[in-house]
Amino acid sequence: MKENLIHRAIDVLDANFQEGGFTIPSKGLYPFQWKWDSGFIAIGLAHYNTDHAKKEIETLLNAQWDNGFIPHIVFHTDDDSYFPGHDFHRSDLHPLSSKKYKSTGMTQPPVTGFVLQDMLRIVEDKEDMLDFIKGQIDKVYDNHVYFYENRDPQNEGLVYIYHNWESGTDNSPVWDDIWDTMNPPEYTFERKDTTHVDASERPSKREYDHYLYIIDIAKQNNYDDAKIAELSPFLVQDPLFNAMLIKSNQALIELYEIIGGNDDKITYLKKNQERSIAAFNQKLWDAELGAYVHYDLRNNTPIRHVSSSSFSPLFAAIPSKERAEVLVNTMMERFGGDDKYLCASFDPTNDRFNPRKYWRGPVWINMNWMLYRGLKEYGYTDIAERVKNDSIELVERDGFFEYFDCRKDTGDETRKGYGGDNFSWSAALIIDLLK
Ligand code: 2M8
Repeated sequence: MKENLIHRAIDVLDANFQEGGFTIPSKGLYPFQWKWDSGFIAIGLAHYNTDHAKKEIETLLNAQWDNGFIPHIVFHTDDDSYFPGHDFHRSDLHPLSSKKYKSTGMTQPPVTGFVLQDMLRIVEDKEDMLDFIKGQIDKVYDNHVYFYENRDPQNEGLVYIYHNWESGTDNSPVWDDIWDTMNPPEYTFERKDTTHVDASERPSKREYDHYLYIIDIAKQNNYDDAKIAELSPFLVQDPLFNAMLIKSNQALIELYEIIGGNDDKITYLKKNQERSIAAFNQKLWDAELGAYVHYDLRNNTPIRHVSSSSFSPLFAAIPSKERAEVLVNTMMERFGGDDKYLCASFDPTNDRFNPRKYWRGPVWINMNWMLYRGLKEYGYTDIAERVKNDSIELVERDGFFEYFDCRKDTGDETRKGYGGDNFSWSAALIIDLLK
């Protein structure tokens, strides 16, 4: 059974691997290379095809801009089955953008640092992988410098995101409070996602108006970070995004220590690591909710909702033992009932929870993978095992879908997963969980 699932996962990944040396997240729905998808995918690939794993990361990093920025989508082809494409995003507006690759002008959670470390953990030929890492690591370092120098206008140790697509958790109910502060124009455009996936499982047209409007403001300012910090109606310190940066930062420190030399870089990373963790615990912890929350930097207010992003700091060793205990209790009380699979992407006790709609409730395998690792690290072995087994059960029963219903009883015998099918990171991370 286990071997069979691994074989099926490998088939998914192989079918999604493209000639250009990267893996699409899901055929039809997502036909290009996505930043954080590529990272998770490389972890799966490292278990059975080291060349593809290396290629995945190399291809992504080739699209890096001269200021260290790594875009969220690299448009390797002219495929028009996705909206908005490169002609809407116009990365060429930024003076330091890649001249070779068309991309978006926004980024995604910085997973690449810890991915390199995981690739080293997984492969047998450590020396060969270390050689590869030596050739790539400075690009990831430059990316972290980019974040610290350009995405932290008040020099707090926490970086901002300026778009919900940068968070990776696109239509999370967390953003609803921000949409309430905006009134974008009604755009005329042709959605492509809803031709691939049932519209009830995707964001609404009005939500897309908000998404496009924020990009328009960034474009009017040629994707200039300082201008975006000043003008974007969406400016958020996201616990998931910052936890990924902290996790990757730690990985870079440890990898540079193995490589040797690079003392100046290690010093820089350590300095930022310390102040980031301190700021994270100070600013993003909500004692009343017993969870980490997002902070709306534009409107100067915490966004007081619990989501799966609230638990991601466990993966980055951010909470103290005591705080981790409070956090895990919150998770089990709100998300962990016997009638549910762990872990819903949004608080099931909240009115905004929707078990079928994308990031508004369903279970995501990448979030579960991080949660599993974090829980294990803090000694919550039983809960970690439950997260792992729930993930495997869902994929085994429903297929390698993009997201899954967290309710054990949906009242629907013909249930399946939601969103895109043959979804790459679901396959990649199941391989890692099963190995
Ligand atoms: C989803 O986001 C894209 C935009 O980036 C979309 O809806 O078109 C998100 O789940 C995101 O986290 C993910 O990286 C991407 C590709 O799988 O799809």
